[in-house]
Amino acid sequence: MRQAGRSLPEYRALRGTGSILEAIADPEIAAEVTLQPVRRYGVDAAILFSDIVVPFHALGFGVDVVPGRGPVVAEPFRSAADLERLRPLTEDDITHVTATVDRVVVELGDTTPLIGFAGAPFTVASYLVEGAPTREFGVIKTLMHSDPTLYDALMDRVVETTVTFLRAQVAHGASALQLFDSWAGSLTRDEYRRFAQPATERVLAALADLNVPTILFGVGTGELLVDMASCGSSVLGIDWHVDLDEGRRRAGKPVQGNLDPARCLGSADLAVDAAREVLHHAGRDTGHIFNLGHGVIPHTNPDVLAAVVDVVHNEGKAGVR
Ligand code: 1CP
Repeated sequence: MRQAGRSLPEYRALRGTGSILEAIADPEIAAEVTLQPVRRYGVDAAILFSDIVVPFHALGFGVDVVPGRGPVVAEPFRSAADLERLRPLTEDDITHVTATVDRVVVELGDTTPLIGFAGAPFTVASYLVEGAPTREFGVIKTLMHSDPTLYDALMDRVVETTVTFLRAQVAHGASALQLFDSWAGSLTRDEYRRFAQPATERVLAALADLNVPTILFGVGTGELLVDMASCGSSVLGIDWHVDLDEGRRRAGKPVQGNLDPARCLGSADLAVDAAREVLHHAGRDTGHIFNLGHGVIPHTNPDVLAAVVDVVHNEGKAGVR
């Protein structure tokens, strides 16, 4: 359950008030934060405590994650000269992350898999180019249409770093990988096919020999599901905008999702009703991994999430438990 940790009092107590990047830089803290939601909820997999901008922070691009806001870049990517600031990532740059993975897999043992992750190239590039969270994506859309050659050169760098980052996580024991293309839904289908899909395909192709399951996820991607499904991931993540049965039809492969996180803001009974709706749409076929359709909303009551996990375990189609 993505960002399940951030609604927990034990997370806030451990993490303090600084940038999340400080907590991620400390393997002892990062490993503990990764394990907290697993202990509390008994979910079937852990997701690494990291962020999609971590590899770009590690190679010195000058990105910070501002509490309550998200990733902010001091000098955003704007011209060919900025390519120089995106040198190749090395394993030495990310020893804090691999040390966290080492600790987590020991603690989890053989029963609970660790999901490693990275941002998909378009979503990561949107932060590097825009410089801060955006609703319009005006700077990156202007770049892709006005200077596609520079845009492609940027994507080449992002692909290379993303592959290095993900392969290192598997080398240290992650047993599945998720690519978050959270903002792909801001693109038209033509734009997705030209400016996002090829780079995502290249990342997934470069992971194929690792033989770990991969999950490709985006928000507001109902119109893109068929194209995303052809990128080469094992599983497609879907948010809550598309009914699960229709999402499965479009994906044509296993799916993960799709409970609306906002349905977890009321009572436990209301959230359980919402979870049952997802299970109903999932039907009895295998190939659905229950999850939220996006991250946990920070002020979600942990007891409500615990009730959702319980109803899925008790009433969902078993299979892998
Ligand atoms: O449970 C966990 O802790 C999982 C770790 C995790 C993951 C999977 C974090 C820690 N970030 C992410 C991925 C991430 N980061 C995505 C993709 C998933 C998604 O769409 O939610 C994105 C888009 C980001 C960028 C980001 N980082 C934002 C979004 C800003 C925007 O554009 O709207 C924010 C707010 C952050 C900060 C962040 N990263 C992670 C946490 C727990 C937080 C928030 C709280 C904090 O600062 O402690």
